[in-house]
Amino acid sequence: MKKMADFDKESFKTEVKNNVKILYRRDIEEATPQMIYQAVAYSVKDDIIDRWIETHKEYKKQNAKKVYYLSMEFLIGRLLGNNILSLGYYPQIKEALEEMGFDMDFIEDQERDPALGNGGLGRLAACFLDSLSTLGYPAYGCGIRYRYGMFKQKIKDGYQYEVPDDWLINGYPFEVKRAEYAVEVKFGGYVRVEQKEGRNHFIQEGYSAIRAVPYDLPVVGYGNNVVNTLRIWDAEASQEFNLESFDKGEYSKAVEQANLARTLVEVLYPNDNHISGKELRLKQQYFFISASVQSAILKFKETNDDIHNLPEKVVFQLNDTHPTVCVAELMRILMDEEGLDWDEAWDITTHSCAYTNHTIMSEALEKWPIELFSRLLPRVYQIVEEINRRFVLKIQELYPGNQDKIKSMAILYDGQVKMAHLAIAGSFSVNGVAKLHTEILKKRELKDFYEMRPEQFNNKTNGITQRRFLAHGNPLLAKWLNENIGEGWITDLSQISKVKVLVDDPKYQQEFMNIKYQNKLRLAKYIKENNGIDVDPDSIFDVQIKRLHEYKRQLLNILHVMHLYSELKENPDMDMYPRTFIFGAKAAAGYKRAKLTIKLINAVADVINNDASIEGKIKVVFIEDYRVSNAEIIVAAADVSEQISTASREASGTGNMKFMLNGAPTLGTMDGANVEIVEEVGAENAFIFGLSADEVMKYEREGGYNPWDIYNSNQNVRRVLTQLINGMYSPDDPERFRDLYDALTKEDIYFILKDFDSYAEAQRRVDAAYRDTSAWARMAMMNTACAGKFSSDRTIEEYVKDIWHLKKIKVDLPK
Ligand code: 26Y
Repeated sequence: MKKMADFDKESFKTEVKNNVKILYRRDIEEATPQMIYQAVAYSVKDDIIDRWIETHKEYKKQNAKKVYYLSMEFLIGRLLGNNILSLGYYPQIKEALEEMGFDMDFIEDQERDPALGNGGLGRLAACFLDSLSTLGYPAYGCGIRYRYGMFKQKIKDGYQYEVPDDWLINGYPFEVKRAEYAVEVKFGGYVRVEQKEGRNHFIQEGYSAIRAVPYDLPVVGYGNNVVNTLRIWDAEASQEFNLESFDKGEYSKAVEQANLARTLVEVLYPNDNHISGKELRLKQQYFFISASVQSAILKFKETNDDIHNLPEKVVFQLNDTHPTVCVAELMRILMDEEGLDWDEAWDITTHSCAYTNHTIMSEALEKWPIELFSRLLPRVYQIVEEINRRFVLKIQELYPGNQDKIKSMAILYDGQVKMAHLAIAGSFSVNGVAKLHTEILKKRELKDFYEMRPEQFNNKTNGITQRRFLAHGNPLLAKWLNENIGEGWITDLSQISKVKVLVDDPKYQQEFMNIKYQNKLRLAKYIKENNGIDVDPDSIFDVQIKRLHEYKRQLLNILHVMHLYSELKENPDMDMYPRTFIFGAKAAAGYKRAKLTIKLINAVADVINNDASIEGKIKVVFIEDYRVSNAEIIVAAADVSEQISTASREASGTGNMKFMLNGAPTLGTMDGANVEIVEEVGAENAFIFGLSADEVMKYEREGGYNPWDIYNSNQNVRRVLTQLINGMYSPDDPERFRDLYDALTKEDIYFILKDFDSYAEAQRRVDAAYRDTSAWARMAMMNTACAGKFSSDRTIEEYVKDIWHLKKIKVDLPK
């Protein structure tokens, strides 16, 4: 066995050279940067493998309880740098590479972002895995090995174009194919009932079978030798069945299976918070759930012989409703394959499953037509029917004669399968992702369920991993922290509060702001290289990066930019601190209004950036292809964090936490986790504006408000609205932005006009505050100092204590 405890630079170099030879039949002098990256990654993997093996030996020895985090999305981002950091070799490998003539950042840049997720929900899953490993909790992430991840965004003529993300094109060095753990997943056909030994046996026949093949990715804990597994499933045609079909002359069946295998994991649906209702998506869901549950049970049986003890050893966490078919699939396996009766199986299932809700947006609540669901999953559907029948009986018992309760709570209703209801019925825990969000779930969205079983509901405020978003993404600040408060914050973020004693000291203020400045230079360079735009590092970097969605209100931001520009044009001597407005966002491919908003941002950028008369006081930059790897660079450089969703709509937000940690005050509404951010940092260290969630919800109950009242009474609003349709930003087609104008003036369901003045006023407060250099430095430092709560380590400890009940394990490396 390779010596694991310490790092030997010379043997590392030799190994890299060797890997280049083995992988590419080349000498290192002839290798491309991609080849070097791969060779380095394989060397690092070599170190990881031993820890990975030891970790799993330990799990087996202890017969440890594990959490299976079931998620359609894992937005893990690049692994090389992070893995090296976790192993504790970062400076050594950087040095070794330098001696070989390579730059570490450049080598890291060769890695494609594994973008197996859309946004917040997928990134949260990735942060959770990082924390689980670092805290030493036994865990599997279970997901899909999409052939194409989140599309790459190209901006041409101001419009978004989607380019397939062929992330596996060069091979992915960290994955390990585990063909020996493949399982079969069945779709379609019919169910035959057979009487045997006094009970019914349900047999699915005439189905299409797919081979689910796992690929494992290591999730390396920081400095503790623990390596958990992210298991992503690939689909292959089921060989045996193919032959059988060919024998019988069922060519079409065999071809059908091969096609299904090919299309099943082809691509991640790029919709965030909006259902597409496509059959293929339901197939994806069942595919990875059936495979994951089967493999969890096989693993359980390796060290346990009584299936009744499953809840003591296994917990399935459902990342939103996307994996909810887990409830019925587990029931199927327990009854049809393990031979349990309904009550036993239900008891086990409802003690093994827990559900997290990530959204209250009605368009994101998953519902499947019964026709589709039952055709695709005939046996699973029978089970859902029975779950529903029993659940409805229970409702009737509790609320005799109350049809409304059944209407609002039944799992099957109106010809649809309601996945959230199935998730709640089948889980012992239901949690929201921020205090406000959980309260809204209890009071409004899931009120009836809460009344029926209040003890089931709990809150788990989201968090982020400080290892990726500070230790890796902001090395200068990380170094400064290490020097001034020690390294404890890396695994215990509460220690970052030690920064508080430094916030009033001019020396530390200056150092802190100088680091911010260096990071702004790094971002300016990135923007120059990628957008060709010069930005002024002395201007305020005002950043909004997140998925493009109406409720997130990028439109409010750009309307305000248009307003500022008009003010400046009218009054060229206006005293304003130079500002760079930075946007980054992908729009779902079919989301027209979101795409038009991107065009508007770029159109406004075009006009403003090319107007020499304003002397560069405003710049607008839309960063192409926003993703995890450039997020690390952008967040570190931000002065202002735009978190401006319509109050009540953003379940939590996690970008807000990344900015806070990196010393950017929040300019935002009292929504999602912003509320808790303000609680931690103090209202004086944030810029809060707009309607409260209660106010928004009150308007909604009363049927909305009338945007024309604002149009008529507010000149500034009227001016920017008019600019949307008078060709100021679309001279070649003045009607281009008509749809945005209509959305704002007809209903304005996201209260953009309603919040406009309040937002503009908050922006003026930012402008004023930034001028006081020392006060601003203090505010920025306070944000970093008060970010301790928002580590995903804290979140995971709460999940463990209240829901998962796992035990920490220790992994020692053999000498
Ligand atoms: C049903 C399907 C189309 C769908 C696909 C993706 C529905 C929702 C989603 C993604 C939701 C999502 O990312 N939600 C976000 O989860 C974050 C982590 O909890 C929150 O911080 C964020 O507020 C929420 O919008």
